[in-house]
Amino acid sequence: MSCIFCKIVTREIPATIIAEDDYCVAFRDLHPQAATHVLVIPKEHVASLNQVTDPLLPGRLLCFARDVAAAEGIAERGYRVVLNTNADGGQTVFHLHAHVLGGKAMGWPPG
Ligand code: DGP
Repeated sequence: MSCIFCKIVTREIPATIIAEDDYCVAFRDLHPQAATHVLVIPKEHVASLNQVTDPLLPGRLLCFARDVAAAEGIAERGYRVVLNTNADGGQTVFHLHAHVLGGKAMGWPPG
């Protein structure tokens, strides 16, 4: 498997992992776009939201992202959870991941 995020799950490549449970792993983004920028991924390889078949999976991912935001101390002020999907969505790594962004006020709409 050549997927870099799968290799982070198996510790074949290093990452700053901050949380893990039976289904998800959370680690700091290599190129942070905010004071807090964490990626939350399922351990199981799923290329994007378009390939999800088990509706429990995005629920677990989202709740894990919420718990990460709380642990990072950004839940009260607010944060953003983003799932970039395919080319127009800006997805560059094809292993489903939720960006958890916080620590600054963000604009809307996104670029
Ligand atoms: P996206 O554009 O939504 O596919 O976001 C992919 C993110 O993954 C991007 O913000 C940079 C991050 N990233 C890519 N490769 C690595 C890596 O090897 N380690 C870590 N920690 N983050 C990575």
